[in-house]
Amino acid sequence: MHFAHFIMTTAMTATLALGQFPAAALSTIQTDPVVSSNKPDSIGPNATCHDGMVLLRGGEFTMGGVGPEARRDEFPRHRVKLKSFWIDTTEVTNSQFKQFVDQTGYVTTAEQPIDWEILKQQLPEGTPKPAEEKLLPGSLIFAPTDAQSPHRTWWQWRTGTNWRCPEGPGSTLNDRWDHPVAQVSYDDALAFAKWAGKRLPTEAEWEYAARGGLDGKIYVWGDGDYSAKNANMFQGIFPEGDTKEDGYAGTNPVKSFPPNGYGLYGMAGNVWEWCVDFYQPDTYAQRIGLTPDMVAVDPAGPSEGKDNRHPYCRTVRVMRGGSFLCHRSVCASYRPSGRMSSPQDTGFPHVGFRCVADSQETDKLLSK
Ligand SMILES: [Ca+2]
Repeated sequence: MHFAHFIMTTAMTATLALGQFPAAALSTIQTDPVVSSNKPDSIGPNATCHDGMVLLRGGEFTMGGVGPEARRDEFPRHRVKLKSFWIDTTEVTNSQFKQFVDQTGYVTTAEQPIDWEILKQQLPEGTPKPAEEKLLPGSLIFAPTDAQSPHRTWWQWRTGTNWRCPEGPGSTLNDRWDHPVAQVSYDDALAFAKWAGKRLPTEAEWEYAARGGLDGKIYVWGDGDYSAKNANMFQGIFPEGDTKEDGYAGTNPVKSFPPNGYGLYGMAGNVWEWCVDFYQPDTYAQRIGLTPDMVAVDPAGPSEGKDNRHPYCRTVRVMRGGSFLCHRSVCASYRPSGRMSSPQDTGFPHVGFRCVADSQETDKLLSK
């Protein structure tokens, strides 16, 4: 449960504990380009409409960490082959999520009371039940004091926080309808995707899309260093002093920064994006085993999640792309290979999603 996450977490940003590993050799494998794009800025509920998506032709690429900021869980690098698929050009916006909620009456995880019977399964045995007021609907907000305070204190549980008021009661979505929806759990993202006739990406699909054809590069824009013109990250002294050099201290409208080579916006920064895979730190080692030359075809994640950062939770899912809270000093996960995890029922102000859709017709055509 999200409250369990609050209790147990050592912070999303405590990832350097995983260590840094040298880059593997750069790949020379070429990826295939975008097949076509479609009309932007609308969605088709329960339809096969692909407005606002691009179709990526299936192909091979090298998945995994590049450069000195890559972490242990991004290795070993390995080749992956994917079918063709459609992918949203942007993160799902507040406006789009509102359409979903208005049409379905869907109630997000953060808007529901916390079920203690479920929560206690994700806590050490014998953990006493919190006071009833602690089990009211709510979510986590980022409220750091200074860098010296423990990471876990940077996140505060705030009753009444949800996608409509992502920084807590009193915050609004005014002027932010074209920003990514946030404070949505994996379950919420999945419900939206089903309603839209889509699904959530595998992390292999997400990384393939994020690379935009720049295989073997550190960033979605190539090997050049991060600049505030590239994407919405955190500039200044982390965690309390974002200088907003990129123009934003929180989320940004989804098309504010340049798209990648496949015409996809926000594949670095703005908000993290849920993927369908369960997270395990050694997923790639399990995948390729003792045959490092093999090509993994449409790889799926493991059958359950496993992450020492969430030791009592088996439903940790992968998130990709980094967010406006990424700062090089603590979390360089705005790289396309960067991996992060979160319990699937946890929402954050810097976590959203985008959807994908199958395209079997394309593969049939390409095979002719
Ligand atoms: Ca993003």
